Amino acid sequence: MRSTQDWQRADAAHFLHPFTDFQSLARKGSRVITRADNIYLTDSDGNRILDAMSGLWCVNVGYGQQALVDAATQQMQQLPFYNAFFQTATPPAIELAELLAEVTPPQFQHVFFSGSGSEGNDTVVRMVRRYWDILGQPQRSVIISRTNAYHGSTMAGASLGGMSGMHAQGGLPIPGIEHIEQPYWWKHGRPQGLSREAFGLQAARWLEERILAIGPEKVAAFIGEPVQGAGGVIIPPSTYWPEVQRICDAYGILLVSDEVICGFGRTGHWFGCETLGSQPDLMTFAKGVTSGYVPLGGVMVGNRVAKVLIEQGGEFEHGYTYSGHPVACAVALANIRLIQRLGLVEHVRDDVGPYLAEQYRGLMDHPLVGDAETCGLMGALLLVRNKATGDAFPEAVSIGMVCRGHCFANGLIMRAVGDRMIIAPPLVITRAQIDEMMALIRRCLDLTLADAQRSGWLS
Ligand code: PXG
Repeated sequence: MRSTQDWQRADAAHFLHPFTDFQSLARKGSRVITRADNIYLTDSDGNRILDAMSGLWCVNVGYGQQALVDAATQQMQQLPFYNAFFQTATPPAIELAELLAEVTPPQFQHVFFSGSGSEGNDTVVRMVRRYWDILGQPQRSVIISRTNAYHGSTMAGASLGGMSGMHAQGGLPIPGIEHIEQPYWWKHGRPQGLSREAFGLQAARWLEERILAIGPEKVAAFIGEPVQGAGGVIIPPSTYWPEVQRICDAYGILLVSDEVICGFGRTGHWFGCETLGSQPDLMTFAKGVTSGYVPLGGVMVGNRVAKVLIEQGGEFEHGYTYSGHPVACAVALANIRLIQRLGLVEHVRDDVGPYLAEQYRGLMDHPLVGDAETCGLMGALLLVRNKATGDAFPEAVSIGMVCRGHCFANGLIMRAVGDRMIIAPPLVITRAQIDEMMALIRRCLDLTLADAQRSGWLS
């Protein structure tokens, strides 16, 4: 086995990491993860780390599930690859399409496969525009999204996303994408003195205002994550999505739910739209469909769109080499069946989800925690400088990064998004493991508080 230093040297010399300042990482050296089991990672120095982020929001069934390994092995032996172009198909892709129709909401009977969530959202852009073309309304091409959304890193995915840093590089967004403000109560509702519920309605009506400003006859679709993930686990008020649904219906606009993070049990239902209350026309998925064991993504196509594409559309000129990859589909089948066999959706909804919510409410007594929220097994802590006023730390302090540093050093993977510390642990997590995770979170918050006191950052 190579030493950590040796790995880091080779990594810095050749490997350009995603979303990374290459030079500063090369100076610092990567953390090299070598194995994992259940919810624990091991790094190249032999440290054990509790992975409260499920890899990158994807390892829903946890690490080391033999059923997924066996499915991949058997499929690779039998048929490692065949494509789905030119009027062919493979059994795993057909069976996965059938099973997805079963576990998704009833309006979904069809799927288009991709290799990732980004590609799934590229498919969404082409598909919704194609839908309106076929219906003789090509001018309906604008897609409305939200600031701070994350929909991937391809040209269309990053354009749909609402990350200003991404738009600043590479000539984005592409034409015909507009953004409204996100439903973040702490930032936009609380300063106005609005209740969460009242703010949810206001935030949804920003959509209506934008539709009217653009002209409803030009708007093709609205896309959103049920809970914004990469943006910092922004959980919208319960009034938000039903009102968004009403508005989309009123103007005949397609509703797209990006379920890349929220899908496959994360929120306590199979899909986030079921928890948050919408009935989308299209759903993007990836990550949890295979629990990240192999790459796979796609778009669930609701009956409204499928009927038009199938009956009136002729050839849809779009597809990927790996659309319906047999090994990825075989792993997805094993993964979904395992979620069903272990009852993981119910486990989140009835047991560990409510338990995590209770633990998070308990964290509200910590001097640094201004807000603590969960939805299923997604959680966010907002770190504030002054609990009474809710004042934020100055940006230069990077309080989230300070806290994340303590997490790294104490065997816990918890992400920082600005001042929000976020988690999304594997769905197999037990109550005892949540207790272990909470003890680590408390320790890291205490260490962060000590830093803040020592450095005079508190007001
Ligand atoms: N939609 C959503 C909602 C996502 O979270 C994608 C699309 C794109 O999926 P692919 O498979 O193309 O990566 C994602 C991906 C983060 C982080 O920092 C989140 C994602 C990816 C990378 C980093 O939280 N989500």
